[in-house]
Amino acid sequence: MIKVVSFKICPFVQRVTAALAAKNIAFEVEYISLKDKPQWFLDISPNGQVPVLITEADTALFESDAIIEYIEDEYGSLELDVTNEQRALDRAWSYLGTKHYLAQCSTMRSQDEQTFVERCGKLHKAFAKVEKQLSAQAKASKGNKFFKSDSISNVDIAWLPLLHRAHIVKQATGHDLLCCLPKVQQWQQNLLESGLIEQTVADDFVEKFSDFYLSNTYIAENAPSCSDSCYEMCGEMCSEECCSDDCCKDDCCKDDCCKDDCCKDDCCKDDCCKDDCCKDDCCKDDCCKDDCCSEQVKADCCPTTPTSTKGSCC
Ligand SMILES: N[C@@H](CCC(=O)N[C@@H](CS)C(=O)NCC(=O)O)C(=O)O
Repeated sequence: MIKVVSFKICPFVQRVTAALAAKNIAFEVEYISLKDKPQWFLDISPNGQVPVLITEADTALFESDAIIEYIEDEYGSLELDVTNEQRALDRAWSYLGTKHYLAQCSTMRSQDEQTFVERCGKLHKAFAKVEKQLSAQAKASKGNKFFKSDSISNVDIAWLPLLHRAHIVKQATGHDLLCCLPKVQQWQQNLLESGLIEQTVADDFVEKFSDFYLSNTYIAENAPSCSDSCYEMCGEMCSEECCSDDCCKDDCCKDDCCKDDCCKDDCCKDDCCKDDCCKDDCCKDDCCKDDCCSEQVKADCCPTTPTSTKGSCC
């Protein structure tokens, strides 16, 4: 039987076990300590890293990308009739996921707010690219359960470790690494409900994962707040869901996100202050606009500067 040499919380291993499980290929797992690698492992692993997949013919394969391709070549594709172009696109989307495995690990291991927010922002950008793709796909068709269709594909397998881990983090700490990304959240939910994830990790995965990432780290010690995680991460991506409650901030309040209850405090901006959003305390500074200001507000807002630069409002 195929054997996967593993370290319990390694995302690269999880991608391989997910590929095997999705194809119903039986495999056994041997766990090793990475702090104290056994000699037999060093003898068969040129890069000294997991995963290593030992084939039925006893060949030790290494590097997860190569292992994934081997599984595809040896046991067939998850999907039928994929064109070469489509396969290239699928690999590209998969690569976009796998190259963020270590970024997610280091985000979760961050020790202070600044480091966490910085790393989180980078990770969030990767998720935001997927959000855009999923939104475009949803507009073009009816929307799928998984990345490409209602069936699991290699792209889902590549992103599975990231989405699984984001779920555990949210459950344990409240920090949502997928905040403001409703399509990615739905994708995550569908993968969680698919039953595949449980087959990719050991029974004590959550415990081991939490011991390493969710204790003595910034994310574990600090409750989430819009200002230090969601808002910072949302950046340009700020969406309706984000721009609400206590998350509403100056540069968040823009585009179609501008809402009545958003237009307050320091959030009041020119292009925000419009329609039914116009409020007394909103009409100030450069926000004073003709179509914004009611007669009363105009009078209060610009009483003494008839030639001010505030435009026809004043
Ligand atoms: N490029 C490798 C990366 C695998 C990797 O980083 N594995 C980590 C565990 S998640 C590892 O074995 N680290 C031990 C080391 O580098 O000494 C792959 O895709 O297989």
